[in-house]
Amino acid sequence: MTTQTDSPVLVSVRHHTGVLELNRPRALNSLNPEMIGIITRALEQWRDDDSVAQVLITSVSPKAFCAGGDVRHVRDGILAGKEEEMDRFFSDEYSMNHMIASYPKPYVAVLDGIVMGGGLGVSAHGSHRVITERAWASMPEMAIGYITDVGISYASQRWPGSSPAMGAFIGLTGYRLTEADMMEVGLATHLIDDAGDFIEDLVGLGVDNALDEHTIEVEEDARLAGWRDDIEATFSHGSWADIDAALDAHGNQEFVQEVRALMAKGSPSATVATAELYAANRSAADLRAGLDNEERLGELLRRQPDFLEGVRAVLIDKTQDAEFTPAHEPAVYREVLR
Ligand code: QUE
Repeated sequence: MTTQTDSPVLVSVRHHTGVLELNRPRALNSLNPEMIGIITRALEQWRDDDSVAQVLITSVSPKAFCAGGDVRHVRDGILAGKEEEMDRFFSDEYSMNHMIASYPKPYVAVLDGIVMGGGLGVSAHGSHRVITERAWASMPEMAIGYITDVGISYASQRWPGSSPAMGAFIGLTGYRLTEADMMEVGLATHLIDDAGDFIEDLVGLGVDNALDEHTIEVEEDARLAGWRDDIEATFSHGSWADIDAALDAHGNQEFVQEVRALMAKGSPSATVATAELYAANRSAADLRAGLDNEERLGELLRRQPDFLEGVRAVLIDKTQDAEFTPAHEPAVYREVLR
Protein backbone atom coordinates (compact mmCIF):
# COMPACT_ATOMS: atom_id res chain seq x y z
CA MET A 1 0.00 0.00 0.00
CA THR A 2 1.56 3.27 -1.11
CA THR A 3 -0.29 6.55 -1.45
CA GLN A 4 0.32 9.29 -4.01
CA THR A 5 2.67 12.10 -3.12
CA ASP A 6 -0.14 14.66 -2.95
CA SER A 7 -2.01 12.72 -0.27
CA PRO A 8 -2.18 14.52 3.11
CA VAL A 9 -0.88 11.35 4.79
CA LEU A 10 1.72 9.29 2.93
CA VAL A 11 1.26 5.60 3.64
CA SER A 12 3.90 3.00 2.86
CA VAL A 13 5.46 -0.19 4.16
CA ARG A 14 9.22 -0.06 4.43
CA HIS A 15 10.77 -3.42 5.22
CA HIS A 16 8.51 -4.50 8.16
CA THR A 17 7.43 -1.03 9.25
CA GLY A 18 4.10 0.54 8.41
CA VAL A 19 4.92 4.20 7.83
CA LEU A 20 2.52 7.13 8.19
CA GLU A 21 3.93 10.51 7.17
CA LEU A 22 1.79 13.57 7.83
CA ASN A 23 1.99 15.57 4.61
CA ARG A 24 0.07 18.84 4.93
CA PRO A 25 3.00 21.06 5.93
CA ARG A 26 1.39 24.36 4.88
CA ALA A 27 -1.32 23.79 7.52
CA LEU A 28 1.27 22.49 10.01
CA ASN A 29 -0.19 19.03 9.36
CA SER A 30 -3.45 19.89 11.12
CA LEU A 31 -5.71 16.85 10.87
CA ASN A 32 -8.75 16.94 8.59
CA PRO A 33 -11.36 14.19 8.05
CA GLU A 34 -9.49 12.74 5.07
CA MET A 35 -6.34 12.32 7.19
CA ILE A 36 -8.23 10.64 10.03
CA GLY A 37 -9.72 8.23 7.47
CA ILE A 38 -6.35 7.39 5.89
CA ILE A 39 -4.67 6.76 9.26
CA THR A 40 -7.57 4.66 10.56
CA ARG A 41 -7.71 2.46 7.45
CA ALA A 42 -3.94 1.91 7.42
CA LEU A 43 -3.91 0.93 11.11
CA GLU A 44 -6.83 -1.46 10.59
CA GLN A 45 -5.06 -3.11 7.67
CA TRP A 46 -1.68 -3.43 9.41
CA ARG A 47 -3.17 -4.79 12.62
CA ASP A 48 -3.82 -8.14 10.95
CA ASP A 49 -0.91 -8.08 8.49
CA ASP A 50 1.91 -10.34 9.75
CA SER A 51 4.45 -8.68 7.44
CA VAL A 52 4.06 -5.44 9.43
CA ALA A 53 5.86 -5.67 12.78
CA GLN A 54 5.64 -2.04 13.92
CA VAL A 55 4.13 1.30 12.95
CA LEU A 56 5.92 4.64 12.59
CA ILE A 57 4.17 8.02 12.48
CA THR A 58 6.16 11.08 11.56
CA SER A 59 5.98 14.27 9.50
CA VAL A 60 7.39 15.15 6.08
CA SER A 61 8.51 18.52 7.46
CA PRO A 62 10.75 18.85 10.49
CA LYS A 63 9.15 22.11 11.64
CA ALA A 64 5.83 20.66 12.71
CA PHE A 65 4.73 17.19 13.65
CA CYS A 66 1.10 18.33 13.88
CA ALA A 67 -0.58 21.53 15.11
CA GLY A 68 -3.90 19.94 16.01
CA GLY A 69 -7.24 19.28 14.40
CA ASP A 70 -8.32 21.32 11.39
CA VAL A 71 -10.53 23.61 13.46
CA ARG A 72 -10.86 26.13 10.61
CA HIS A 73 -12.67 23.42 8.67
CA VAL A 74 -14.83 22.73 11.74
CA ARG A 75 -15.70 26.40 12.14
CA ASP A 76 -16.71 26.61 8.46
CA GLY A 77 -18.80 23.45 8.87
CA ILE A 78 -20.64 24.82 11.88
CA LEU A 79 -21.30 28.14 10.13
CA ALA A 80 -22.75 26.14 7.21
CA GLY A 81 -25.12 24.33 9.59
CA LYS A 82 -23.29 21.00 9.40
CA GLU A 83 -22.90 20.47 13.15
CA GLU A 84 -23.61 16.73 12.99
CA GLU A 85 -21.04 16.17 10.26
CA MET A 86 -18.48 17.94 12.46
CA ASP A 87 -19.55 15.78 15.42
CA ARG A 88 -18.78 12.69 13.34
CA PHE A 89 -15.33 14.07 12.49
CA PHE A 90 -14.46 14.37 16.18
CA SER A 91 -16.03 11.01 16.97
CA ASP A 92 -13.89 9.37 14.24
CA GLU A 93 -10.78 11.15 15.50
CA TYR A 94 -11.37 9.99 19.08
CA SER A 95 -11.94 6.40 17.88
CA MET A 96 -8.60 6.60 16.09
CA ASN A 97 -6.97 7.87 19.33
CA HIS A 98 -8.39 4.82 21.11
CA MET A 99 -7.20 2.44 18.40
CA ILE A 100 -3.66 3.80 18.81
CA ALA A 101 -3.75 3.32 22.59
CA SER A 102 -4.82 -0.31 22.24
CA TYR A 103 -2.72 -1.14 19.17
CA PRO A 104 -1.26 -4.67 19.37
CA LYS A 105 2.08 -3.72 17.74
CA PRO A 106 4.70 -1.13 18.65
CA TYR A 107 3.40 2.29 17.61
CA VAL A 108 6.33 4.68 17.37
CA ALA A 109 5.74 8.44 17.07
CA VAL A 110 8.80 10.50 16.17
CA LEU A 111 8.29 14.10 17.26
CA ASP A 112 10.81 16.59 15.84
CA GLY A 113 8.98 19.95 16.09
CA ILE A 114 5.63 21.43 17.13
CA VAL A 115 3.05 19.05 18.63
CA MET A 116 -0.27 20.50 19.71
CA GLY A 117 -3.79 19.27 20.40
CA GLY A 118 -4.77 16.57 17.91
CA GLY A 119 -1.06 16.00 17.22
CA LEU A 120 -0.77 14.62 20.72
CA GLY A 121 -3.77 12.40 19.99
CA VAL A 122 -1.89 10.61 17.17
CA SER A 123 1.34 10.32 19.16
CA ALA A 124 0.94 10.35 22.94
CA HIS A 125 -1.23 7.20 23.02
CA GLY A 126 1.41 5.16 21.20
CA SER A 127 3.73 2.70 22.95
CA HIS A 128 6.84 4.74 21.99
CA ARG A 129 6.83 8.57 22.08
CA VAL A 130 10.25 9.45 20.73
CA ILE A 131 11.31 13.10 20.68
CA THR A 132 14.28 15.18 19.58
CA GLU A 133 15.61 18.32 21.24
CA ARG A 134 13.59 20.35 18.74
CA ALA A 135 10.23 19.02 19.96
CA TRP A 136 7.78 20.99 22.04
CA ALA A 137 4.19 20.28 23.01
CA SER A 138 1.11 22.16 24.10
CA MET A 139 -2.61 21.70 24.61
CA PRO A 140 -3.77 25.22 23.61
CA GLU A 141 -7.53 24.68 23.35
CA MET A 142 -8.56 27.23 26.01
CA ALA A 143 -7.47 29.93 23.52
CA ILE A 144 -10.11 28.78 21.02
CA GLY A 145 -12.92 28.22 23.50
CA TYR A 146 -12.62 24.44 23.35
CA ILE A 147 -11.65 21.62 25.72
CA THR A 148 -8.57 19.45 26.24
CA ASP A 149 -9.48 16.49 24.04
CA VAL A 150 -8.09 13.59 21.92
CA GLY A 151 -7.81 11.53 25.11
CA ILE A 152 -5.27 13.85 26.70
CA SER A 153 -7.61 14.94 29.53
CA TYR A 154 -7.48 11.26 30.55
CA ALA A 155 -3.91 10.24 29.62
CA SER A 156 -2.13 13.34 30.92
CA GLN A 157 -3.29 12.52 34.46
CA ARG A 158 -1.66 9.08 34.16
CA TRP A 159 1.69 9.43 32.38
CA PRO A 160 4.46 7.90 34.52
CA GLY A 161 5.79 11.27 35.75
CA SER A 162 2.45 13.05 35.84
CA SER A 163 -0.51 13.32 38.23
CA PRO A 164 -4.09 14.60 38.12
CA ALA A 165 -2.85 18.08 39.11
CA MET A 166 -0.04 18.04 36.53
CA GLY A 167 -2.47 16.96 33.80
CA ALA A 168 -4.95 19.69 34.73
CA PHE A 169 -2.13 22.26 34.73
CA ILE A 170 -1.10 21.22 31.21
CA GLY A 171 -4.67 21.33 29.89
CA LEU A 172 -5.84 24.51 31.60
CA THR A 173 -2.75 26.67 31.02
CA GLY A 174 -1.68 25.53 27.54
CA TYR A 175 1.89 25.63 28.93
CA ARG A 176 4.45 24.84 26.27
CA LEU A 177 6.42 21.76 27.34
CA THR A 178 10.08 21.63 26.33
CA GLU A 179 11.73 18.31 25.53
CA ALA A 180 12.95 18.15 29.15
CA ASP A 181 9.39 18.74 30.40
CA MET A 182 8.02 16.07 28.04
CA MET A 183 10.49 13.54 29.47
CA GLU A 184 9.86 14.70 33.05
CA VAL A 185 6.10 14.06 32.95
CA GLY A 186 6.35 10.91 30.81
CA LEU A 187 4.56 12.33 27.79
CA ALA A 188 7.72 11.31 25.91
CA THR A 189 9.34 7.92 26.49
CA HIS A 190 12.70 8.54 24.77
CA LEU A 191 14.92 11.45 23.72
CA ILE A 192 17.02 10.81 20.61
CA ASP A 193 19.87 12.57 18.81
CA ASP A 194 18.51 12.77 15.26
CA ALA A 195 15.10 11.95 13.79
CA GLY A 196 16.28 10.98 10.30
CA ASP A 197 19.04 8.65 11.50
CA PHE A 198 16.73 7.10 14.08
CA ILE A 199 14.04 6.39 11.47
CA GLU A 200 16.54 4.68 9.16
CA ASP A 201 17.64 2.39 12.01
CA LEU A 202 14.04 1.89 13.15
CA VAL A 203 13.15 0.55 9.71
CA GLY A 204 16.38 -1.41 9.35
CA LEU A 205 16.91 -2.81 12.86
CA GLY A 206 13.59 -2.53 14.74
CA VAL A 207 12.53 -0.16 17.47
CA ASP A 208 14.58 -1.57 20.38
CA ASN A 209 17.88 -1.60 18.48
CA ALA A 210 17.24 1.85 17.06
CA LEU A 211 16.58 3.21 20.56
CA ASP A 212 19.78 1.58 21.89
CA GLU A 213 21.65 3.35 19.13
CA HIS A 214 20.11 6.83 19.37
CA THR A 215 18.82 7.51 22.90
CA ILE A 216 20.53 10.44 24.65
CA GLU A 217 20.37 11.96 28.13
CA VAL A 218 18.27 15.02 28.90
CA GLU A 219 20.65 17.96 29.39
CA GLU A 220 18.33 20.79 30.40
CA ASP A 221 16.38 21.13 33.63
CA ALA A 222 12.63 20.68 33.33
CA ARG A 223 10.74 23.73 34.57
CA LEU A 224 7.84 21.46 35.43
CA ALA A 225 10.09 19.57 37.88
CA GLY A 226 10.67 22.78 39.82
CA TRP A 227 6.96 23.58 39.82
CA ARG A 228 5.72 20.21 41.05
CA ASP A 229 4.86 21.35 44.59
CA ASP A 230 3.18 24.52 43.32
CA ILE A 231 1.13 22.56 40.79
CA GLU A 232 0.03 19.98 43.38
CA ALA A 233 -0.95 22.74 45.82
CA THR A 234 -3.17 24.52 43.28
CA PHE A 235 -4.30 22.31 40.38
CA SER A 236 -5.30 19.23 42.38
CA HIS A 237 -8.61 20.92 43.21
CA GLY A 238 -11.58 19.78 41.16
CA SER A 239 -13.54 22.80 39.98
CA TRP A 240 -12.09 25.91 38.37
CA ALA A 241 -13.50 28.02 41.25
CA ASP A 242 -11.45 25.95 43.71
CA ILE A 243 -8.28 26.05 41.57
CA ASP A 244 -8.72 29.81 41.14
CA ALA A 245 -9.07 30.31 44.91
CA ALA A 246 -6.04 28.08 45.57
CA LEU A 247 -4.00 30.18 43.13
CA ASP A 248 -5.09 33.38 44.91
CA ALA A 249 -4.01 31.92 48.26
CA HIS A 250 -0.75 30.41 47.00
CA GLY A 251 2.53 31.70 48.40
CA ASN A 252 4.78 31.42 45.33
CA GLN A 253 3.83 34.63 43.51
CA GLU A 254 6.20 33.98 40.63
CA PHE A 255 4.42 30.72 39.84
CA VAL A 256 0.98 32.29 40.20
CA GLN A 257 1.91 35.15 37.87
CA GLU A 258 3.19 32.70 35.24
CA VAL A 259 -0.06 30.75 35.44
CA ARG A 260 -2.22 33.87 35.23
CA ALA A 261 -0.25 35.09 32.20
CA LEU A 262 -0.60 31.72 30.45
CA MET A 263 -4.35 31.72 31.09
CA ALA A 264 -5.05 35.40 30.33
CA LYS A 265 -6.34 34.80 26.79
CA GLY A 266 -8.29 31.63 27.51
CA SER A 267 -12.05 31.33 27.31
CA PRO A 268 -13.53 31.49 30.84
CA SER A 269 -16.24 28.98 29.91
CA ALA A 270 -13.78 26.56 28.33
CA THR A 271 -11.68 26.81 31.50
CA VAL A 272 -14.64 25.96 33.74
CA ALA A 273 -15.67 23.11 31.42
CA THR A 274 -12.15 21.65 31.18
CA ALA A 275 -11.64 21.68 34.96
CA GLU A 276 -14.87 19.64 35.23
CA LEU A 277 -13.64 17.30 32.49
CA TYR A 278 -10.36 16.66 34.31
CA ALA A 279 -12.22 16.01 37.56
CA ALA A 280 -14.53 13.50 35.82
CA ASN A 281 -11.71 11.78 33.92
CA ARG A 282 -9.61 11.45 37.06
CA SER A 283 -11.86 8.51 37.97
CA ALA A 284 -12.95 7.41 34.46
CA ALA A 285 -12.76 3.63 34.08
CA ASP A 286 -10.57 3.64 30.97
CA LEU A 287 -9.49 5.77 28.00
CA ARG A 288 -12.71 5.01 26.10
CA ALA A 289 -14.78 6.37 28.98
CA GLY A 290 -12.50 9.43 29.07
CA LEU A 291 -12.92 9.99 25.33
CA ASP A 292 -16.70 9.61 25.68
CA ASN A 293 -16.68 12.44 28.23
CA GLU A 294 -14.64 14.58 25.85
CA GLU A 295 -17.00 13.75 23.00
CA ARG A 296 -20.15 14.83 24.84
CA LEU A 297 -18.53 17.92 26.34
CA GLY A 298 -16.95 18.86 22.99
CA GLU A 299 -20.33 18.71 21.24
CA LEU A 300 -21.63 21.16 23.82
CA LEU A 301 -18.67 23.58 23.58
CA ARG A 302 -18.68 23.64 19.78
CA ARG A 303 -22.24 24.92 19.94
CA GLN A 304 -21.35 27.84 22.20
CA PRO A 305 -20.15 31.18 20.74
CA ASP A 306 -16.64 31.08 22.27
CA PHE A 307 -15.50 28.31 19.89
CA LEU A 308 -16.33 30.25 16.71
CA GLU A 309 -14.94 33.44 18.22
CA GLY A 310 -11.73 31.80 19.47
CA VAL A 311 -10.94 30.13 16.14
CA ARG A 312 -11.59 33.45 14.41
CA ALA A 313 -9.28 35.41 16.70
CA VAL A 314 -6.44 32.86 16.84
CA LEU A 315 -6.45 31.19 13.42
CA ILE A 316 -8.48 33.18 10.89
CA ASP A 317 -7.93 36.88 11.61
CA LYS A 318 -4.89 36.08 13.82
CA THR A 319 -5.70 39.22 15.83
CA GLN A 320 -5.68 37.43 19.24
CA ASP A 321 -8.58 39.68 20.30
CA ALA A 322 -11.27 37.13 21.12
CA GLU A 323 -14.23 38.55 23.00
CA PHE A 324 -15.39 35.63 25.08
CA THR A 325 -18.66 35.36 26.97
CA PRO A 326 -18.69 35.37 30.80
CA ALA A 327 -18.08 31.94 32.34
CA HIS A 328 -20.95 29.49 32.64
CA GLU A 329 -21.77 27.67 35.86
CA PRO A 330 -20.12 24.21 36.02
CA ALA A 331 -23.52 22.50 36.37
CA VAL A 332 -24.22 22.68 32.60
CA TYR A 333 -21.00 20.75 31.94
CA ARG A 334 -21.38 18.27 34.79
CA GLU A 335 -24.66 17.21 33.20
CA VAL A 336 -22.89 15.61 30.22
CA LEU A 337 -20.01 14.09 32.23
CA ARG A 338 -20.03 10.62 33.80
C1 QUE B 1 -5.75 25.98 19.73
C2 QUE B 1 -5.96 24.93 18.87
C3 QUE B 1 -5.36 24.88 17.61
C4 QUE B 1 -4.51 25.93 17.25
C5 QUE B 1 -4.29 26.99 18.12
C6 QUE B 1 -4.91 27.00 19.34
C7 QUE B 1 -5.58 23.82 16.65
C8 QUE B 1 -4.95 23.93 15.38
C9 QUE B 1 -4.11 25.01 15.09
C10 QUE B 1 -3.50 25.26 13.81
C11 QUE B 1 -2.32 25.99 13.74
C12 QUE B 1 -1.74 26.29 12.53
C13 QUE B 1 -2.33 25.89 11.36
C14 QUE B 1 -3.53 25.18 11.42
C15 QUE B 1 -4.10 24.89 12.63
O1 QUE B 1 -3.89 25.96 16.04
O2 QUE B 1 -6.32 22.85 16.93
O3 QUE B 1 -4.12 24.80 10.28
O4 QUE B 1 -1.77 26.18 10.14
O5 QUE B 1 -5.16 22.97 14.47
O6 QUE B 1 -4.70 28.05 20.19
O7 QUE B 1 -6.78 23.92 19.24
